[in-house]
Amino acid sequence: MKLIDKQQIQAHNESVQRHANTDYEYLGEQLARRNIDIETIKQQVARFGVAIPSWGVGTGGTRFARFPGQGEPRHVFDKLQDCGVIQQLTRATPTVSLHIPWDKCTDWSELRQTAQGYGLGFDAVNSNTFSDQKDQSHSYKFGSLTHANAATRAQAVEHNIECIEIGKKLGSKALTVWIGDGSNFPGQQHFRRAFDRYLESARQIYAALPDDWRMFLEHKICEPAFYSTVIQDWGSSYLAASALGSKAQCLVDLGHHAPNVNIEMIVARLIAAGKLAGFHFNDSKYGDDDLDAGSVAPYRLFLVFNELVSAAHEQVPGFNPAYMLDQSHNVTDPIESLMSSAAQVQRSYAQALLVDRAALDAAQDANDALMATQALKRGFETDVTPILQRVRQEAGGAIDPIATYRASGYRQRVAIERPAVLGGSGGIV
Ligand code: PSV
Ligand code: MN
Repeated sequence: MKLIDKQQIQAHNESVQRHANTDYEYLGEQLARRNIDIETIKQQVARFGVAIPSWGVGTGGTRFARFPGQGEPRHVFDKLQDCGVIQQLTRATPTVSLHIPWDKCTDWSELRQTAQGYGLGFDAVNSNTFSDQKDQSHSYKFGSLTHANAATRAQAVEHNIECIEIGKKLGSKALTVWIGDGSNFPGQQHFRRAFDRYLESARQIYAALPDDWRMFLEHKICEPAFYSTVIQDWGSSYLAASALGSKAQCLVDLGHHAPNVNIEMIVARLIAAGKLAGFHFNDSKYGDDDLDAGSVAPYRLFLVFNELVSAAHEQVPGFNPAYMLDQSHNVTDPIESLMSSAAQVQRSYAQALLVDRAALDAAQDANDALMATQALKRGFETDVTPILQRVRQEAGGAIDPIATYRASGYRQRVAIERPAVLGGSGGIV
């Protein structure tokens, strides 16, 4: 149950303090010359948080193999402990997003209390009708919410309602629904009927949502169905969310698009329509390869945040996205990947806050493409590391989370406490 010793964090902070202070002062001077107050940016960044996916703290895998790491979490309480460490060091990840039934436990109030002890709350609950569970009556091999058989659909609806009930016990305020339903052969599935069945099922789930809850519909271009997917893009997601009602919105997982798709523009469209639920942040080179956020295309992540900061700046009505990570860690320590990804997301946010909005507007209105794009680049090219360090430190976290984590020996400690597991959740995400 133990996180990292506070004194260890303190000792590490002291060893890097002097350089961090110098860098912060220097950046403050640079920003002041651009009429930006570093303290204001710091305060905005300090209010930003991104949820950790419970399944992300386990080692992932591919369809070929999974190479387990040391001291992997055995159950949801171990997962919470790892999330507690991430929050303790980064202070940027105050919530956890659970996946049911992977995270099922016998005592939800104990889980809630344990989370509170780590300073954690719960973000959206994710349902799982993309794999069969032991003793389940109907298989999801050919779909779940859109299955041709009404009894299978009813079972999938029931599971989602159970997720809402669990979420209520934990203080969650949203249900994320991603289905793998689709087809592998042309002709296998009637496209329009499958979508109609999706709506019919989703309406029943929607009807069970508490008043202050939202339903996040997550689209994905393909996988596991590689010929067609029922909710394959933001268009289908938007149609469904509109048909359901105001509590249904579209969740953008950055990895769920074809290469080169302009995701920031999709984000802008959803904002304008009042239908942006939030994000699953990750990165990808091809399709859904769930690499660490900003590891391949940090500029794209920045451009997404540029849309978000612009919407907040203009106070677009109803704009309230949920921020979550959704990654699969196959070759790194998941705790390290999640800490660096959280910092990367924070970094993109801070960079977007530095964009001179008036200059950008003026350049756009004057059709000055070069100055417009330079206004963005200026934000992106600013190294905001000193701000992130200061935010973490002031909140009681680590100036350098990865170095502090490595020095703490946490992974070695839990490797002894937790016997190796070969199966578990956290396969392909
Ligand atoms: C599907 O690829 C996904 O992105 C959904 O969010 C799932 O809930 C998650 O990964 C875990 O499989
Ligand atoms: Mn996702």
